[in-house]
Amino acid sequence: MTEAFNASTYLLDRHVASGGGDRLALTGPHGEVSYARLHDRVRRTAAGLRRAGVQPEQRLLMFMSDTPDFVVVFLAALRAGAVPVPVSTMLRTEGLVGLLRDSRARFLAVSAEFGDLAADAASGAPELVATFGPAELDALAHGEPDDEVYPTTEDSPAFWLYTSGTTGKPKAAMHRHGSIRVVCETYGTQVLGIRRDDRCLSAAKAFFAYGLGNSVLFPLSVGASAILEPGPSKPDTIAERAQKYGATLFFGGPTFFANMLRAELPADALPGVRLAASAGEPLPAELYQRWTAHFGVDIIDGIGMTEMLHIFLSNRPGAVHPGTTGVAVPGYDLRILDDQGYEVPVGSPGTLFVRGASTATGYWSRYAASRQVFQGEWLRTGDTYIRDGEGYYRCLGRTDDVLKVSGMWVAPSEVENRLLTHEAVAQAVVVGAPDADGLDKPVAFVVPRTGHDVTEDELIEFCRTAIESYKRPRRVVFVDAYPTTATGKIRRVELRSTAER
Ligand code: 3SK
Repeated sequence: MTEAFNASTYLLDRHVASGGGDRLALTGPHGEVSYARLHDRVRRTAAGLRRAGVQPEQRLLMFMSDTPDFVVVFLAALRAGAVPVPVSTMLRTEGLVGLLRDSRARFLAVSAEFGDLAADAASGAPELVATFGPAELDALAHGEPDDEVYPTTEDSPAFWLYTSGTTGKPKAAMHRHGSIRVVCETYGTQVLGIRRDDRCLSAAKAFFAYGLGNSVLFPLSVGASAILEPGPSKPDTIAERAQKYGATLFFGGPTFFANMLRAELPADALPGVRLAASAGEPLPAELYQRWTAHFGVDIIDGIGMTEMLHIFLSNRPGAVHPGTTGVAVPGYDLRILDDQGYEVPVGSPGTLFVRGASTATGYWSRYAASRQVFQGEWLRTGDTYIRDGEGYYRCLGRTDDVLKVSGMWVAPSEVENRLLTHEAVAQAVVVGAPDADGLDKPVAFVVPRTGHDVTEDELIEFCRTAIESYKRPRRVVFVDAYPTTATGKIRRVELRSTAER
């Protein structure tokens, strides 16, 4: 018989059973929560969710900020055998409706500040049975506990995370309970070297796979502490939290590291931090040098994917090769293939494929997309890489047109479609071009409609009101026509190099 395994008990019960109940699990502006208290709240909430009608394998969408409630709901849902689906708190109503409908979630958990937006969205989601706001979550956490853990195994469905790929249409990557243990025991312990006395602070939010690992999975897997920042991650707030709550491990992304330098934080802003990790987009060597020289903390750059749950390729503490993404994380295999599926020689570019036990089981209800990405044991990352003579991997960009902005996917088509709804826009093409820090940001090339006037700022604002702010073009270039190929296709490459100038 397959052995029972539940990720919630893996992350919590061991510490309490071995006498670690008094240790600090969570801290931050919402107060301190010990392992014993977290365990108690999770058990009560799991029982409460069951009483409220939540059934095993039903989806519970989480539209929640990084607070103890987020951790309680996530772990309680896993314990009850339900499937928590944390989603981006940057979504607007339409986006949230889309995910409620796509996931067919019966339940929604929402933090106080998103109550109105969630209520609007709920009215557009006919399959939703109940919404748990802060009052309901509090009542659940104070109900009767029980010891019931739904009999899951490593392969049971655990949680979903949405990612938007080439089309911009979000796809839910479905993860198993066992994947949580895999990422904790590979990247968490063998690369980060996370220890019980660590305090983790992540600029990336927990609805994002990167943040979920940093703020929930890794610290709890070893009995360490997570510092939860409920508000938007801003350089000065994060530095203040790092000092106040004693961060030892700090997780960011290149855009955030660049913003920290721009904010002119003092060199001793991260006094207790022993190591920083970067992911989301490649960390340029020059930015790495400036940041580490200023703050006196090393950064290990790595790459993960929502579909792999966390980082599978990374530099190592004390052995960083700036400008590269390092080498495979133990437990993962990598290969770089050309268009015909053959492995490329050292130094030649190709598409990166990865294999490892934290790979999602597929995308929910997206057969064709799943077949393209999940190819047998291997997963096609869609990133173009080369491996240098020393065995280090270097990212050359995306294999398709999709951009990664501040660590998040942006499909040009989504931004273009928004621009095209403006009366003054006849045609729109969006490409990625590096900003002053060498980090890709969307730039729009717009052919205006004759007889209409519009400014760059107006179009940027027009995008910001309807799509997530990070997707907005940072620049709009007005053109009369686009460069095209002999067959009439727009030469995006040429637009990209125009935007770089
Ligand atoms: O974007 C990344 O590099 C990443 C890292 C960890 C987990 C998930 C993702 C998408």
